[in-house]
Amino acid sequence: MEQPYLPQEVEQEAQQFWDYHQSFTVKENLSKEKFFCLAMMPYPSGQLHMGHVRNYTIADVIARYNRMLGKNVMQPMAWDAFGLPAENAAIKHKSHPAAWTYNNIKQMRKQFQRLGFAYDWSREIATCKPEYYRWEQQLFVKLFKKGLVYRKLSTVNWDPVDQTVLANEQVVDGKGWRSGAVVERRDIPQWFLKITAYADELLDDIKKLDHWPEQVKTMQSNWIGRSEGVTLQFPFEDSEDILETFTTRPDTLYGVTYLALSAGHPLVKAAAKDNPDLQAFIKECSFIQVSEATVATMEKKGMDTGLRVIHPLSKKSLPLWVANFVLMDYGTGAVMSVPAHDQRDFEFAQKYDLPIQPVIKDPQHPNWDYTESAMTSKGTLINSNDYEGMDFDRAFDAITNHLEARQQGKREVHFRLRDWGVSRQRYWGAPIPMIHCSECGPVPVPENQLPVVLPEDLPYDGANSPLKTTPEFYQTACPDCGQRAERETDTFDTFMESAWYYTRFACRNQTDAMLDDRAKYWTPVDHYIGGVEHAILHLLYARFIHKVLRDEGLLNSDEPFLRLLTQGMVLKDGAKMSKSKGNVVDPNTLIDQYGADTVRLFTIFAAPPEQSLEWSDSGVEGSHRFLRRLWTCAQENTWMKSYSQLLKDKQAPKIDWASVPQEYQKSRRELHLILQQAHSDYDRLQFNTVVSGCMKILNLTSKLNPKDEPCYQHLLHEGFSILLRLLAPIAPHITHALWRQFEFGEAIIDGPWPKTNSEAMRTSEMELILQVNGKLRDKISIDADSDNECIEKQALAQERIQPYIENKVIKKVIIVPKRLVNIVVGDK
Ligand code: ANZ
Ligand code: ZN
Repeated sequence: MEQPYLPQEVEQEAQQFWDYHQSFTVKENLSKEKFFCLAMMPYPSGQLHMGHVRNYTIADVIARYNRMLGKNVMQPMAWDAFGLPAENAAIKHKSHPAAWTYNNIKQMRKQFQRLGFAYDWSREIATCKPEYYRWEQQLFVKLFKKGLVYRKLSTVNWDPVDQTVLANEQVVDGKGWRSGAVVERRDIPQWFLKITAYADELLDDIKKLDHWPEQVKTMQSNWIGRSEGVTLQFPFEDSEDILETFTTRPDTLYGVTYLALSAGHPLVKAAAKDNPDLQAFIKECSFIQVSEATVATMEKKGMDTGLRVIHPLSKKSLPLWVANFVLMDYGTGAVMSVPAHDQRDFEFAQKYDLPIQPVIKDPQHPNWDYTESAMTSKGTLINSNDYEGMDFDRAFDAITNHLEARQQGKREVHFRLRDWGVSRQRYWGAPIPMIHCSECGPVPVPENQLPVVLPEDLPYDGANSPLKTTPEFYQTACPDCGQRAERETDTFDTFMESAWYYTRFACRNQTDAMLDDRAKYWTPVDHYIGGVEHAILHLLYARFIHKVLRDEGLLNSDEPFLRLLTQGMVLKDGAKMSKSKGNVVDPNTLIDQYGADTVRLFTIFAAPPEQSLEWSDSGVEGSHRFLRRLWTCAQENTWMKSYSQLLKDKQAPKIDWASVPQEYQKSRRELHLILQQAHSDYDRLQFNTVVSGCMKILNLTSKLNPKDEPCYQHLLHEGFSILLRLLAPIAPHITHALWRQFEFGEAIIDGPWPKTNSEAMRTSEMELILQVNGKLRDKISIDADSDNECIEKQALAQERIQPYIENKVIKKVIIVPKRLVNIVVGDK
């Protein structure tokens, strides 16, 4: 009797099996190679979308595959549970961030379980729990004591109506999202982590990341932005003061036609004292949030300060401007402008009619017209006095040495990377464990008083953080002098939680310390999977904290993630699936309709992991049909179960493969070639072609003919046992069920991974002698089944006979079957 394919039953049964056997609960095991597989933890928004399904399926395939290879695989799950969306949702649904978050976690956990992900749930982490963030607080205190934490004024978005700080996302067109009031900028004291102390190492170690996408490495190194340059001094014309500028192009010094200051530069503030126009301009600049990306494209604006400085070499007098494209917190906040060779300087000079002086010649750009555009490439110096004719390197050294000798210049390395501001003026986050005492200043909360627990039940209306208005929270005593003091009411940036969570999985149940030796066993993460939107900050912060934890003696590696996979997007009709576009496909409905295996199979089959996946309803149908065919084909061959028994008892008939009909030899060869290919596809992360391989095997086995040969059973059985294992990481439930039903072995999750049989793969090749006009010139090896046309083609293509047939007419080709090929040529 045939059993129909009922995915819901099959999947529930498999999940119960794993659950009952605690299949994915792992321990340290020194006899096996460990493999830590992790997908970036999700934000518990409550709603699983196809992007999640894809991301976590890819990770699960990697985890399950490595387990079948015999490794000790840990794959855990965590929830990035703090953050702004919970606050917003709480207001919207008139609930509480904590209630909303915990409820969402419950929902999403259920959905993940339905998808059959091989997680060790005993290690589950929710970052909003004090048992988790207490260690983060402890680390912060340690770093404070080490001098890696400091406090400084920093600008925030201030809503003057709600009297609250806004996150960048809460500023819409320069206005507060709730009040609609024009947002002001305010400087308030905030906590910083000294990531810049690790800038060099963070940059150097990118070299070690052999298995990261090049693109991500480039983004990391641009973000760190190491620049070797020179700080040069320009004396003021009318005073003893000196203006310092940072440049990476001292070779262009003779091309400087003006200098430009940031609006925030102290000299500008001074110059604006009796200059209302300048004051207005400064104000205008301070409202623009200048990110570096916008600097390149925004309209260049500026004003002449009226001050003048002296060129250090030519001694010419140069004007000093204020310009909106000069950043205050890079270099010295001042630039020497070379409009001929820098695009920003060029646009500015054009706009304000400042002179342009070319000083570099580049043979690559012979027709360059300096009144049209800047030529930014390096070249040979012109119009540069003593330095005429030098190339970049020589000019760099000569000019810099000259000025250094006169103490007008200094070689310096600057980083674009800024220290990490971790203070957020929000409620739903981990409290920063500091106490402000009017006598002693900021004092860390003593370690034995940690954690500083976030009260989860404070009334919350979406405006100010209730921590700031709840005396029970903020009133405390100074740990140093015992006087009344106030707790810090800011909370951590949620990137703090995600910067170290992967380490905590190793010892999730450790209550006495952040980490223990198990962290050294499990870290680094062997394969990390996530969205490219985290390619900069999250990964950089995690790399930083990893090095910090290593320096604390808690970890013994330099980098957190050995291998990184950034999965592509899920698109529908060419656009990103998103709620706002209304093109969302709900995974739950799909699982109800087709089962988890179909959903998993479709997301894997539709595209290689790193490329975007175009949604297709017919693709889902197709995946489902394949699974049904697999199931049916298996049920039509229930004898496979007794054949498994025969094999186990070594009672199966011995087969002499060399003497079975060609058809069988060919099929078996193909089977093993597919297996070999699938193995390499798994290693190359081309899972979609593994699925094609599985489909080929199914076609192959169902076409086997004739069915009365003794090797038929063997081959079909072998084909199934390979197919099921290749497919198991992708569609784990159906393969689990069939594997057990036909008693191929114990649980399929433990493999073993099938091995290719080299004998089966051997081709029946024949060797042919290759002659030209009857003389032996070469030998060729060729598939025994080849026809004459094919033999002739290959013979003529042999490299070693080319000299004999070039410029000749081929009169005929004689083929003596299984022996030789004779090419008869004559002169043209
Ligand atoms: C003269 C010059 C000539 C420059 C030239 C470039 C090309 P990187 O390489 O990214 O470090 N710069 C310096 N401080 C700045 C600031 N606070 N805001 C905006 N721009 C600033 O960039 C270094 C270059 O950026 C410096 O070299 C300076 O312009 C500019 F043909 O000096 B350069
Ligand atoms: Zn005190």
